[in-house]
Amino acid sequence: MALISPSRRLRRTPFSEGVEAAGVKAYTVYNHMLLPTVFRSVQEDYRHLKTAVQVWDVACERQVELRGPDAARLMQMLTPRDLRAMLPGQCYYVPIVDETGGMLNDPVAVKLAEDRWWISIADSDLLYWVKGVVQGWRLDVLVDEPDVSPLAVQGPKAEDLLARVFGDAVRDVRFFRFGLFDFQGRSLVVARSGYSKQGGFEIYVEGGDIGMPLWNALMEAGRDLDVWAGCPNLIERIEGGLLSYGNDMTDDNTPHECGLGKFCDTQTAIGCIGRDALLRVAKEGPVQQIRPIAIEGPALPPCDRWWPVLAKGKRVGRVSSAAASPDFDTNVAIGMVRMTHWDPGTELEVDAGEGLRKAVVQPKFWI
Ligand code: THG
Repeated sequence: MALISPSRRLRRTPFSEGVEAAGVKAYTVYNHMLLPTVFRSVQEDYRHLKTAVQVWDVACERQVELRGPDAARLMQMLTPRDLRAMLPGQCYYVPIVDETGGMLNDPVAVKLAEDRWWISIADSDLLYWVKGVVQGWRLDVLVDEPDVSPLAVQGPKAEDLLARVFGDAVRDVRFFRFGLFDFQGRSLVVARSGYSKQGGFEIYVEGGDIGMPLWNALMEAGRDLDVWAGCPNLIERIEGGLLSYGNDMTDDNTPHECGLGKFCDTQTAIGCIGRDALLRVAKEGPVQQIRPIAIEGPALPPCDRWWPVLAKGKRVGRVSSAAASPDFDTNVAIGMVRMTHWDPGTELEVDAGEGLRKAVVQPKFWI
């Protein structure tokens, strides 16, 4: 593909200088912002992520901040996950649905206080939906996108690296919890979370001015841990079944179709805007669902359009993400498959644009 023209609409991040100095080879666009996708090669980045530690510029995971007396009520209006037991200091992965039960986003909700939340969004303009809800219901809450940019530290050595920069207390932060940690006199949210299955943390960098100082501090402290600049890795995230909004699902899909039923408590999520619609569809159950699919043959090209999934020549689904996996010696893929063909072991064909490939529905994701 040709190069993308830089402009102010394609936002840089507080870490872009470090990303460029590290030799980024490719970007995508996410929430109108640069998101690195390759440093050395997707395969080299993958192996390193699984053995060492990487620092990721994921500033494109923008925050929608809710502030005010109606913040908690608003958050529950947005999601079918029951938030009543959620305490300040916790993060929840939350499907966000519209009035039809269609997925608008699949962010991480960060509860800073009863009246202050961050919604760490995937790639859709959720801010406008949230502002519309606030106006339509005349809620007493301020909604905006603050100057907060996540920096992820991922990989088996992530905890050792973070302990060097923030102190040993970060080791006590549990999965999907956060603590406040000092960097250069500023108090930052540091959560144990991130878009990989290798373990790690996300630092919510509040104030773009400390972006490069923090980036540099992590790179220097991690020199002997073999720290690299990295990014969400296509192969690893497919192996781990981490979904990508806009690729693997859209607003045409319910959370149940996406396999996110375990993050829905539709009966008790009182106030959720999509509740009635989801109660209706959940009663029948979904007729198509996300599945891990192994696609045979040589390494596939990037999946930049939905690839038809066929059985006896008839379309029974689509593949939305695929990559050749070094560890599992097959093309790993994420697809949406109709009920009649979604059982593990079902043999299918995938039209990846260059002839049909044999494919098999897997019992579970690879990691
Ligand atoms: N971290 C933060 N913001 C984000 C992402 C992130 N915004 C965009 C995008 N990623 C949102 N999508 C996801 C998808 C999966 C997960 C998090 C955000 C995730 N899932 C775990 C899993 O499936 O194993 C755990 C879910 C759980 O058990 O609660 O982490 O990565 N800040």
